[in-house]
Amino acid sequence: MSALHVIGTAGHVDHGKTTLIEALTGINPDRLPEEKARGMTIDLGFAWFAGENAEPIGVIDVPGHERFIRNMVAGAWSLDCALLLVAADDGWMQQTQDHAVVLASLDVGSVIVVVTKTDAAAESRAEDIARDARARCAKIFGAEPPCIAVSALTGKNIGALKDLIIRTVSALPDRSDPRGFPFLYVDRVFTIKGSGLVVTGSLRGAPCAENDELVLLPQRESVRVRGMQTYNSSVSEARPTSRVALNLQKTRSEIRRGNCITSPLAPFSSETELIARVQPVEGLQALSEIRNHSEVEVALGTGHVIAQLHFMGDRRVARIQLREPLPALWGQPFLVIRHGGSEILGSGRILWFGEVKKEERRRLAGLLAVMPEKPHDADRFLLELRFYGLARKPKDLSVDLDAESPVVIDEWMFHPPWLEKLTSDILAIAGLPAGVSSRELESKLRIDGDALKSVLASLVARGALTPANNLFFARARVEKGELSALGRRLLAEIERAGKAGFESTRSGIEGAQKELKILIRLSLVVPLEGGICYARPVFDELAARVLAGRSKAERFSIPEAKERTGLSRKYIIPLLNRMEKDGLLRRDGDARVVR
Ligand SMILES: Nc1nc2c(ncn2[C@@H]2O[C@H](COP(=O)(O)OP(=O)(O)OP(=O)(O)O)[C@@H](O)[C@H]2O)c(=O)[nH]1
Ligand SMILES: [Mg+2]
Repeated sequence: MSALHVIGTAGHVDHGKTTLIEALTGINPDRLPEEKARGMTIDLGFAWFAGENAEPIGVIDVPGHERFIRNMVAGAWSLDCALLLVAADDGWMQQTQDHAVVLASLDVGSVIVVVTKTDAAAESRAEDIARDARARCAKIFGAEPPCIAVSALTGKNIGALKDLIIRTVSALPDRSDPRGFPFLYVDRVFTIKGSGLVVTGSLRGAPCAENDELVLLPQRESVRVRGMQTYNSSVSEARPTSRVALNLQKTRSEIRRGNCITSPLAPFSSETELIARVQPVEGLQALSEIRNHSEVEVALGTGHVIAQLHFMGDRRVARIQLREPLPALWGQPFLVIRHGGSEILGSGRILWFGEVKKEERRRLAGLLAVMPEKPHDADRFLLELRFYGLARKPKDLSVDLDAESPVVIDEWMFHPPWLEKLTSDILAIAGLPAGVSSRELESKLRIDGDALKSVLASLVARGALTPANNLFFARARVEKGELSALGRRLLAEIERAGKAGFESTRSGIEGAQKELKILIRLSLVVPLEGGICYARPVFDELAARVLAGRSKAERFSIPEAKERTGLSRKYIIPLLNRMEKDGLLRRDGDARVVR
């Protein structure tokens, strides 16, 4: 089934938006008594008309007065197409500019310029204004929009406008995703006697059906759709994008404009801290005037929240601390409005949810600054891969990974330098005589348990780790037969040296250093200071003797250790230092303490 559409108005105060909608649809969208009395739109209004195949096209009317800019933004988030009105007697004005910028910032790419009130101006003036409006739109939207001259008063071209709207929305790419999730930002909340609470909004994403179990954000409360209407008819299912009224079992105080209703599985976040790209908007340079750490308002979906803006790096990205959580999707655009004022300061796009440690912020800001202007899920995947070093393999691999060439292990992808460091850390820890459990590794290395499991399994498969009794040992059980002849000879000499140790510098065997390195890496030989080497079993036995019967935190002296091992001072100090390095002991003055 093809998608439905919702369009909306935009434009300067009194340029004829509400009147045009009434001429198009027969519905006067001004519903508040104050609006009717003052002849001025204050809040969002709604109407609809039958489009192609009698399918309804929803219409959202917005206020033009600058004081109500937040309401205008609340109407713009869901639009498939916007009618940007310019009165033929007035021309392009401040709010025409502001509204155009809002539409472009919120990714409403489809715009029709409607020059209206043509009955009130000379034809040549209307033509000049149309040309000017198209040129300005080309700058703001990147392409010249279609344009039509109408009069709501005389009815001139109203039918042609309707046709143009129908043609335009029919040609739009389908934004809905039947396998995706439904979502709407609440724009009205009211109660109806007998039915209870009703919320309205523009449904996007996927269809929504009666009895669907949804979630209300940011409250994270589950809600069930008891009944549903679209365009004044009760329906059991609604398709995106359409205006819907949902009957919910809630009270009025529990839900308000700005809340989001979606599937519990939808990837919405409701954070109070995020990082976003922020940029000045066309024709306004206000963002550059914002003092760092100052308060602004963030308008997103149908909501707006006071926020503190902390610029990062070269000011292309900012950390934003919101006074209240805002339900949002990654990559979602928003507007920055002057706190308590009506001036649009800039636009933004969410690139990161949640807090980031202070010492990590600079690195993250660098990665975020180079994200594409309109990032996709694939860009998010790459970002996480670069920042965390690992990321869960995406379901569909439409990501261009050539530049990263990540290492794939099971369900995970790893950034190669990061995996290398992780592997050497794991082998170092698992190289201790006591081995290590995966739980210990997980907390020491602060890595996702599932990803760690995959890495450990691959190390075991490669023979770098040996599992035993729920522990991992980096003592490679290398068959001695796999060593080179020289390696075997060297190992035999070291084993023969026993407690006396083998002094690598004095071996006199050519090529011994390289072989020794391999023996050490295979954990067959333990190097001590001063070039002394012990065969692993000898070292383990000496270490065991030092520790035998001692409990944690117990102190002992060097002479005691000497006596237990029978080692001279030349050997005992390097042995104890090695044990200290391996985390078995710590030093306390002349004494040693069991860890
Ligand atoms: N002559 C003439 N007047 C019009 C036309 N369309 C609207 N008007 C008049 O212009 C005034 C403002 O019209 P509205 O439709 O309320 O304008 P608006 O853009 O909705 O205003 P806000 O919602 O306050 O921003 C009203 O007095 C209308 O009667 C038109 O095509 N020709
Ligand atoms: Mg109006």
